[in-house]
Amino acid sequence: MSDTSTTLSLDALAADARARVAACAGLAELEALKVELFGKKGAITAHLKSLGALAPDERKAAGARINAVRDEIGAAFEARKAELDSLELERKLAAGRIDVTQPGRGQQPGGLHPVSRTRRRIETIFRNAGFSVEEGPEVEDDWHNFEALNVPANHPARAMHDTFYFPDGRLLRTHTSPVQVRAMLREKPPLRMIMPGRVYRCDSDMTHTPMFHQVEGLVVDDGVSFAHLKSVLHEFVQQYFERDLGIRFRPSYFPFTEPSAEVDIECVFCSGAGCRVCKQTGWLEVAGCGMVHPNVLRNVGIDPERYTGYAFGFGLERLTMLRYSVNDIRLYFENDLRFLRQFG
Ligand code: 2NL
Repeated sequence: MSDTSTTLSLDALAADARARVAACAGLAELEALKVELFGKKGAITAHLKSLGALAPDERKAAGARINAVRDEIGAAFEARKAELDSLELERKLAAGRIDVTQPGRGQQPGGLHPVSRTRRRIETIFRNAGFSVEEGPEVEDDWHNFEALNVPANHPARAMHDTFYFPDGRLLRTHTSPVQVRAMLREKPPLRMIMPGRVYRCDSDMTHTPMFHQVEGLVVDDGVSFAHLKSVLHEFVQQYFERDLGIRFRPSYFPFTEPSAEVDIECVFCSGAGCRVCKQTGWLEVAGCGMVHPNVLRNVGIDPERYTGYAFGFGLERLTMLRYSVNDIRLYFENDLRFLRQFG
């Protein structure tokens, strides 16, 4: 049955198989070669089948030789497979390799918004002077925001164009004063407190945003005077700007204080010499203040014959702008990182 013209001699077959196994570059190629040699129609299988045609006395020796070649080539397959397996593993490991010695991407440190920095600075200055820091609701009712503060029903500040109203008549507080009203209803004198927080007014241009931050202060006690008010504000300005800046009071009007005053500081840009920012006056307006109106004290159950008080209010954005020389309030609310990163 053996067809010696198409079947290589066993020695030649063994040599050829050894060379081809060694030359296999991949597992698929090795598998195909295995079929070619050991499969049903494989060359080694053909040799085994040819044994049947031999005389019985030749068959034993020939069979032993074929088996030896089959075992040897089989072992060569296993060895090559182990090599290719380990090469494949190396390749996979190399592809998924992480260099743990590479430096990390680093962290972008966060920072406080400039208005928050100013708020904290102001809180620290007043806490050191014995004031407490109070907070209250941003959604208020008419009584706490206006009525208790002696703002009459026909006052321009109550018109729709200034105040954000809810359909049920409640409103977004237009100042932090209602926090003070609530504090005075809750506690009896002596009172010394500041109220920082968000306030809302229907107003938007170069110098106004519909939401801004205010800090108001209130002191109510025996014998509290206008002179106390002026000295506290002067001391505050020294500490806030870390400079010896003068202040002055100009007569003004607020429904909730009498007398009332606007507070100017010496211009932080020209130190009073006169410049574009202070419009050549040498002064910048930073706050409003006054003695708490007797009607306000009465409205919260404090006897105006026994106690007096002063109050003041300033805008946090404005104080921040003066400290950092920012000229457009809207920059504080755009959240452009290039702007915010400048406040280290
Ligand atoms: C301003 C003016 C001011 C007050 C706020 C106040 C609060 C109570 C009683 C009396 Cl409970 N007054 N606050 C007084 C005067 C001025 O703010 O121009 N702020 C930016």
